Amino acid sequence: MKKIEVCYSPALYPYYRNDEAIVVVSDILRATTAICAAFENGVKRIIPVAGLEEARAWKKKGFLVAAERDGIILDFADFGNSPFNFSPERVKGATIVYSTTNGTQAIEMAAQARGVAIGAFVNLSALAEWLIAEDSDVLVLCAGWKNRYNLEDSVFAGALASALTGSGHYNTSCDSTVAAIELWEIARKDLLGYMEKAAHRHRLKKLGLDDVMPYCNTIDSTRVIPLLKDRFLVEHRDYFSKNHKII
Ligand code: 3SL
Repeated sequence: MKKIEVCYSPALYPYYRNDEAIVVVSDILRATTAICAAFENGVKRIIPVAGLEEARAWKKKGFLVAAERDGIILDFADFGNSPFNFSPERVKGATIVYSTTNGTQAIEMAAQARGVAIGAFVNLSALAEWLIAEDSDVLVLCAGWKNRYNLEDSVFAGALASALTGSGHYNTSCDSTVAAIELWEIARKDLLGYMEKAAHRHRLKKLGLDDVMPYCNTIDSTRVIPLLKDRFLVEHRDYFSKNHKII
């Protein structure tokens, strides 16, 4: 039996850190959903960077850069953080440097773990099945908002924890995981409607960037599982799942 835990904020990460676990980083609005969209649309690899100076330096070297702070695209970047920015025409076969307000900081923070996977509602089942097959402890790291708790990442953590504990291969003695599962049980009845309560949903609305809400709250639109290998995010795609047969 493996264990699953949920860390609700990067600020709490030192208290949950378990380098033997696979860390699933979640930033539903919008970074981890956008990363899944990029791989679904054929990106070759993504270089996540926490700092803007580093992102600028990659840009000077000629790389394609996606970067935002507080939702707003930075002046030196080629595009921002909407999953719709990562269209096949733009990303197919490309290497993209990526820096976001919270998501890429969380990825960098987890880099010493045994494995780092990118989680979102869009790849929920594929990710859960892959984790079960990996037979490893799991720590869900919610990117949150500037170290504060957020609803959308916590609901996702509950959905993943529910899938893993429901499989019979995982258990938990972690109160934050129990709370996340209970939150998921409330939210799952109308996920998109529930997300009206999320503060970041309203930040995005003020900026006119909330067209992503249905996309980010769609479950299982892709089988891609982005994984951190050395310093690159690359794609693992579960072609052979019982739920997704390739004929
Ligand atoms: O926090 C992040 O990393 C971003 O996803 C925030 S935003 O959706 O681009 O505002």
